[in-house]
Amino acid sequence: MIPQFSPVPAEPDRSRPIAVAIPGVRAGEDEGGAGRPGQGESEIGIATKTKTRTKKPSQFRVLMLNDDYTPMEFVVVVLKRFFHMDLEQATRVMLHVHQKGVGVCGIFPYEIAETKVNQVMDFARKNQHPLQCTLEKA
Ligand code: TYC
Repeated sequence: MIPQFSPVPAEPDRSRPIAVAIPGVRAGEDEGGAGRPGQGESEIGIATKTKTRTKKPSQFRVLMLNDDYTPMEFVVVVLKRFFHMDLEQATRVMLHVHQKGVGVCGIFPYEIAETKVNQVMDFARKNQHPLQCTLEKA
């Protein structure tokens, strides 16, 4: 059996703000003075500064696998239809897969890559071809 999806390694979540103690910075100082103690109020507290980190969407390769039964013409149709290749490009990729066993159809953010894999697999199944497509982290 050929696995349909490669396991995706877990990544640390960098999308949430984190609070860190900054030596020499009093609590609230980075927020334009809001929270600064008034006369007679204590300055004791945990100094924090909010850092927002954005996470780059990770990219995934969509791979096409060779088999002995799917017609070459069908693979070319798939590459044109789902990966917007012209006839020359699609023929080159199909022959590469035929000769080497595996080839890259494109590199996309996870959700798009997953959708492409599902579209190819559905289309192949409906046409009764054993063509296999999978994804891996780029
Ligand atoms: N090996 C197939 C044949 O000889 C052609 C083929 C090419 C199949 C690429 C799958 O991903 C593939 N008919």
